[in-house]
Amino acid sequence: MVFRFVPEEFLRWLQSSQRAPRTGVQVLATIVVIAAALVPPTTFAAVPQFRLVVSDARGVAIPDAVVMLRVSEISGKTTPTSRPRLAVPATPVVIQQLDREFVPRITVVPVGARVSLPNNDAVPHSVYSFSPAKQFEFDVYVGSSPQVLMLDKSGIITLGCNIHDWMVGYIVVVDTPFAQTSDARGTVSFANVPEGDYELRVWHSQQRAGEHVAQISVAEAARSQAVVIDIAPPRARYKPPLTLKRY
Ligand SMILES: [Cu+2]
Repeated sequence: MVFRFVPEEFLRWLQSSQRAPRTGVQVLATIVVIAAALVPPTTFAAVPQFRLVVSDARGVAIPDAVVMLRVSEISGKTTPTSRPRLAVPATPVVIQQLDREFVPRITVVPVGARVSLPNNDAVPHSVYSFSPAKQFEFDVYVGSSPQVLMLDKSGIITLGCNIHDWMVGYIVVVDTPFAQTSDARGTVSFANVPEGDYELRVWHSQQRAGEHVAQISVAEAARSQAVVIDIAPPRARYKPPLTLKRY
């Protein structure tokens, strides 16, 4: 029902001689109820496009960084009260073992997502994770995915293969809908972010000192902000050619 307040009608209704006489308390209660209905609910304006650009201290753009905006519990300042819903994919998210690599190398999924790990190579793999967010170890034969993993805890899951040392992949399990991987220009862009304070987390596989955590204020007046993180150069890795033994 849409409530429309017409003062003249309200006064006429209050004064109506056809109604049973009302007590002062009843009239006051009616006025309080109507006044409450007239106060707009507290809403947070949303920033249509909120952009963050990740770089190192020299200003070099950093791609493949996972940027997360989480509702802040720490700040005393205005914070969006209604957490936006996480959209959990209806079907398992696929991370292939292909050309003796995890493809994609970095996968961002919400808490509650399921992940399958099909082996699309002609050689077997044996995948594992020792990460607290999800631990497992199983052999994956050609063309199959023996398990579908349910990811019920946020955090970083590092994937490895017991057979191929160089294989490494990451699943970033997030508890916020505002999570994205930075593009070649180090940029992420979130749509419709309610204004307020957030916890900003930035994870990169080559970070020297773990996840970058900071407080950040999202506002229309500051809809593009820079984030500086510290990463080490990529480690050299040896991937031997596929041998006749099909290793
Ligand atoms: Cu392997």
